[in-house]
Amino acid sequence: MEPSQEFKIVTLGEGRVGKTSLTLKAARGQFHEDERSTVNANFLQKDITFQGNQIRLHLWDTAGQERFRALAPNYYRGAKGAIVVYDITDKSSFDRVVSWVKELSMQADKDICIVIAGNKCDREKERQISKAEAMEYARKVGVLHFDTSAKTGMGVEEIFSELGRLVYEVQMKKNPGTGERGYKSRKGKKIIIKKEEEVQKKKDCC
Ligand SMILES: Nc1nc2c(ncn2[C@@H]2O[C@H](COP(=O)(O)OP(=O)(O)OP(=O)(O)O)[C@@H](O)[C@H]2O)c(=O)[nH]1
Ligand SMILES: [Mg+2]
Repeated sequence: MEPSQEFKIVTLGEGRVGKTSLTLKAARGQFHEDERSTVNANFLQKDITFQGNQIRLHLWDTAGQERFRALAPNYYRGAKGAIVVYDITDKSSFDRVVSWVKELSMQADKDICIVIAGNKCDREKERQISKAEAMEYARKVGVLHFDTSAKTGMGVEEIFSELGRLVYEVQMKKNPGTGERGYKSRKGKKIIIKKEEEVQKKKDCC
């Protein structure tokens, strides 16, 4: 079935927290113990169904390493959803979530939906951020928080489906019956994707 809506989603977070692993698990059902650090960004797609509508998520998985930090706005610009990821076994990665949420609130599209993933929940014994602290923060900033494990798959379908649903509802309220600006149905042009590919080409070649 052809998707009726397509939305740009971005993953953000410190290096090694599991952004690529989560998107890979969601899009292809794969997990690699030896996943390499992302360079610039990866692009994957995931389809979800909500209320009988086929929704295609265009997943831009950004690089968390500091040297790629300046590229992030190229990827969150135009995004309708963001998954901000931290590693529950690494306190500093949670501090980074706070700064990403702040940056997105100020710089990203006003109607962006943000969710937080506390990843690597299969390593519960090494947890450094209490669940209560993470949930309290998420409640305070008004976003949803999910416990995930890209390794076991725990919470992975849930976080992508829930984000897709949120984005769909926000966009349908904004543009009833049309789909959001820039990401039209498959019959229309994928304007934003084209721009992103150009941006990436530029980055790769210079
Ligand atoms: N145990 C466990 N390991 C994970 C999980 N998610 C990712 N990993 C491992 O953590 C390491 C980093 O994962 P990545 O997915 O590459 O992390 P990333 O956030 O994309 O990292 P950058 O691309 O550098 O920003 C890899 O060795 C993964 O196998 C998880 O849920 N549980
Ligand atoms: Mg990565």
